Amino acid sequence: MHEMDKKTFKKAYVNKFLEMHGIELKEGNKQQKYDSLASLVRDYVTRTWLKTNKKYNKTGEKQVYYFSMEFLLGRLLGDALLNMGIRDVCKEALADVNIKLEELENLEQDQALGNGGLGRLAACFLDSMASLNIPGNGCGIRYKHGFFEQKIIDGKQVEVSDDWLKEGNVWEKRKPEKAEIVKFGGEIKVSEINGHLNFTHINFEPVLAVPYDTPIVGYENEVVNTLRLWSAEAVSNEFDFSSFNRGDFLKAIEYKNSVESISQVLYPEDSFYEGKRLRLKQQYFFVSAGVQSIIRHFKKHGKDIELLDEKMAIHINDTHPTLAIPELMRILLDEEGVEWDTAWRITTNAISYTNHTILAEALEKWPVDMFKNLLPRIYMIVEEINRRYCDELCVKYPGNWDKINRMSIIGDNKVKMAHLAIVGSHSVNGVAKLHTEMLKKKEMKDFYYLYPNKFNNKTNGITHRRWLLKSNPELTKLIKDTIGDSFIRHPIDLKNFERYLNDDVVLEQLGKIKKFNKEKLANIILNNDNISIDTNSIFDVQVKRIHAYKRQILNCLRIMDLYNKLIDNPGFDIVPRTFIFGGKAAPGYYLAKNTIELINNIANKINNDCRVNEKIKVVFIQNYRVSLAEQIIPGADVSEQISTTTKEASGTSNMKFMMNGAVTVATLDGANIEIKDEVTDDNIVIFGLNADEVLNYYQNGGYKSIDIYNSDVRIKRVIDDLVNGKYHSDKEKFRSLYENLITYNDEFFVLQDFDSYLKAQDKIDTLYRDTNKWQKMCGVNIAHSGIFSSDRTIEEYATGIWGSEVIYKNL
Ligand code: 26Q
Repeated sequence: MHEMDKKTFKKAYVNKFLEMHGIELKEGNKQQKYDSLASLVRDYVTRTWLKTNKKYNKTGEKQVYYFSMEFLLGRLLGDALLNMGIRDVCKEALADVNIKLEELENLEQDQALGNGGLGRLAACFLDSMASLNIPGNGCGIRYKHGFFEQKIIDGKQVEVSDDWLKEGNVWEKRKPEKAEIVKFGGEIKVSEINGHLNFTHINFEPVLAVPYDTPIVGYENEVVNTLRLWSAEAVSNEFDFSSFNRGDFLKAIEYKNSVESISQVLYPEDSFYEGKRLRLKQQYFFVSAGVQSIIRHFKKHGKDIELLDEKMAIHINDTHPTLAIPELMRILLDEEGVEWDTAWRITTNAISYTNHTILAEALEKWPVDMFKNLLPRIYMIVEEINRRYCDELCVKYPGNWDKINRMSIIGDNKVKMAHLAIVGSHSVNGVAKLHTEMLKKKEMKDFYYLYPNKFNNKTNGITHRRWLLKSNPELTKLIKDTIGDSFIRHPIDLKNFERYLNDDVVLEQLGKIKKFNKEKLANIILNNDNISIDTNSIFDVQVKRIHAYKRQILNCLRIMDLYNKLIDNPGFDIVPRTFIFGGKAAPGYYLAKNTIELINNIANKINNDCRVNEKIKVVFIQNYRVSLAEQIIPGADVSEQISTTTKEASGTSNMKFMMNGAVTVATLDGANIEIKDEVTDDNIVIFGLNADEVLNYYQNGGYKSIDIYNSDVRIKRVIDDLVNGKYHSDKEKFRSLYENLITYNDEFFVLQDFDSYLKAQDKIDTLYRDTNKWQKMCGVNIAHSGIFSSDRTIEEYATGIWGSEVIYKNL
């Protein structure tokens, strides 16, 4: 938006307010002020949105559809203002009428339709696609209830349902005229007409999929793309589905409830698969609606269906949307009358797949009976895909039944979604170098030998617009003042900042900005969690989902050890530290919940012990979410990335922290490896087992946590402290954590890495004392973070997988 000035904006805003609320601005409350600001900005966005859609229709550019069960967008107002290029104008205009823009921005409910990394990645990708002029669409589910709100009560996590739509959502546009029907259950009638088999679906349960579109604003480039989320509704009575329910009142209500449950709630489990029928229903629901609407749109422009794969690409975010493969086949075969081989060519050319995890417990394998029963026609198609594919395997590996069985799509009475995704797509990628190598050499080895060309790496990224420009305006200003603003469009240019790191004035500025952000964070912690912290202490932060493999427990044990040391030796000299945790546990994940309770009890004990609480404090910030992350990350000195090596596919918060000038303490896992390669060993602190050592233990055994427990008095003491009542009046409280580490032999090598982790933390202490050196390290991290912009990642997807034309019209 070019023509906007302060005066125009102010006038428009005052008018909008009056029009919406029928009172004068000064009489309105904050919520009303937010509502009218958001509506006004939405109106501006809508104009560009229309233009973009017109342009796409005219040019017929290849469209990318990013299919994902999760989109973790967070708040949209600030982002939209920033990307429209009117955030400053808006801020000044509001200041004129005594309104603080940030205050209004903070009223917006997070759109939390995702669990964590995978969902946030999808959101960053949408932002980058729009900003790089790529015709990219999101496709997902409009959950009525997003990721739950977390309250901490008596140290325990309590889940409160997320009711994000209760005040309405100005960003979405319901499009009832674009609804699709999705069919569940029933039977398939096969008939032969003119030598052609016909498949008719009868007695199915119809579900109306209604799309809600949200604009995705590109950065100052006059592009607004679309995120389309589907909501499940009962089909109206006029819909003729033969004998279905007609006239039966109770059945009709049952039907309505059953339908509406589909888009009711986001499953709050990440990295853990449970064969829930409703989850499968969710998956087919949005995938079927999405594919149908893509084809309807394509045909509206009168194009030859056999050219479909030239005009669109579908990307599936993990295996969750894998049913896009048989669904596209179904439409091509049954509705468009395309022959199998052609349909298969179109489908595999169109589809590409990203794997986000190697945790065995996260692999989706659906029971055949459930699958068949819910999706009878789709099952037939999957069977046929499997039959043809197994025929090929038989030719390739004659007589090797073991291998063929292992690699099959259907086997052991399960449909293996990862296998279907690999076979039915032309590209399979991991999300960081190590992760991709492990897919190729271990997890998906057989498939890599079969299809070596399908496999490729796309290291994750984050949008620097939200995670630097918007979340850290002070740092952004310093960078602009030194190296200019080319880094905004070319984040790799952040490298130029390194030249300024010998300038003491710049380093001092960096220090001041960090201090400022720490003060803001300290205030938030005081307000939200009622704990006051020392902004001269090191802010040492671990925020992410609570999970055994991410090893929050390792962090806990070293704090417990440090506490012991400070008590034993009151003169023990350390730089004061504040240990900050945040993150949600899956509601059914006992160990993770127990970990949260442990952190809170350690906090309680330490923060109330006047012998140490000048030196250390522990905080668990409740309800970690995107909007909180934006406030926490700029205030962090130390970024904890301490997963058991090989377990974290990539990690993305690691990138956000470095971009905001934190120093990382990390294992050589996921993208930490690439971060280290960027900043060199001097500017990151690495510890712990490497990948080969971990894999060797898993393969050959030989790890005995009890031996470490018995040989290291520090470890013995902190482990015993878990069950001796020190941190809870109920001695048994943390028994499960203890058992895991000792009785069950510590699957994630916490005790093994303990000593080297402590040394890493000692190193941080030493480094931090040399202020100049420390600030330089922070600066190097910022300067080398450009490569982790999702713009780089998306460019790689666009050119390497989707075949989109990448055009930089705004160069
Ligand atoms: C599957 C089946 C049934 C119910 C839930 C699920 C499910 C839901 C969410 C499985 C996995 C997830 C989320 C996984 C995830 O967030 N993975 C993370 O993806 C990031 C982006 O690539 C990586 O950076 C992280 O390393 C990875 O853990």
